[in-house]
Amino acid sequence: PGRIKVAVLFGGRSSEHAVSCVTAAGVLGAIDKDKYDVVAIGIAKNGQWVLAGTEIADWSLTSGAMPEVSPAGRSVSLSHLGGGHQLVISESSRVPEELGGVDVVFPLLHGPWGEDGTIQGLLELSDTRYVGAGVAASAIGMDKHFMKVVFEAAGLAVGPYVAVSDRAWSVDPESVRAKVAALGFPVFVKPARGGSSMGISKVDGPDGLDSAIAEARKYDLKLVIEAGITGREIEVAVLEGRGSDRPRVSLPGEISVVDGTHQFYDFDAKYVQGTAVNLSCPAEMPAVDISRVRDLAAVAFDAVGAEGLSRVDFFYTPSGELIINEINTMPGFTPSSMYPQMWAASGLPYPQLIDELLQLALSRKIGLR
Ligand code: G1L
Repeated sequence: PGRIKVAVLFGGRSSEHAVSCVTAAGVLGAIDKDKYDVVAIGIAKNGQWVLAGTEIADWSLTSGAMPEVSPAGRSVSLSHLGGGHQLVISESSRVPEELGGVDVVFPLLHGPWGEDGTIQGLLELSDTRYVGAGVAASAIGMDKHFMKVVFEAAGLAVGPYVAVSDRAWSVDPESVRAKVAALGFPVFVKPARGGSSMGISKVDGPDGLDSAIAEARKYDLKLVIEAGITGREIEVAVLEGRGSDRPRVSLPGEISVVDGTHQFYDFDAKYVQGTAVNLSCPAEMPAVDISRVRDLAAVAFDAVGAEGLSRVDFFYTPSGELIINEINTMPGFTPSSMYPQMWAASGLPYPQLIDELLQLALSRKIGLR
């Protein structure tokens, strides 16, 4: 049998373009080249799709600057022109078959157009297998409001929150302010959708609310306003089970910010300041709570109908409550990100994790979910 053709899709038009490039470099560096024939497709910030050399593994990490896909490369498109319902990569100037069909896509894209289910939809339309969550789970995992609704229905403990639609804020801001005040301060104001931590602010009293709402609305007209929860941040890495096995859950991890200049681990802390964070895995907690949080993470994974992988984040309160914060169907995925690190600490190293994700995607039934 020939080698399996994998297309790694990365870059994209979102604010996390550079993060995606660094992630692609990590994945390209760890994929087994004897088993997989890898083609890297970068999406430039202007939306153009280009064929990238797999040596991106070198330039994007060593250049020092924030990596970026150059629109100057060979322009390509994905199309459904091939026989056998295969996604075909074609160079605009040449015959489509030249670059061949693709067996599986690794969609390393974040934010609107990539993480919200749209790329997944494109791949569904062309009967192409891909790593990770499907259309609905990707869209739910992208929406901080809908994911809470799903979690509540599954019996998970969700913190107090108010969802604010564009219409609610435009028509009756006073009632929104009243509902928020009823949560008690501080609150966190967040764009409902938006892959990164952009537009999020902590509000300590009623005076800061309107400006925080205005800021969040730059990213999404739907918002979620959450009561601040006192507790440790505990995360669990979930990996779909093989065949009809249950989802596999890692040991829980805990992040603590090492330098104290940031109020919370936001976009600036993560990517601009490069704030030092410490991951402890397993997190120090009683065995019963380790077992509880792992079970809850699997419940959350199944509740949104996730596939492949997800990172599930919880607050662990001083009284021992485990409140779900969010599920991320496209977690940070560089070799040093939380998700791969938690699996490494649980006995599954990065290259094996990538192989496992590709095998799960390849074994999926097409057109039947
Ligand atoms: F394809 C997977 F495995 F589902 C996948 C896709 C995307 C895993 C992780 C990610 N993550 C990212 O793309 C990102 C968080 C680096 C954003 Cl650019």
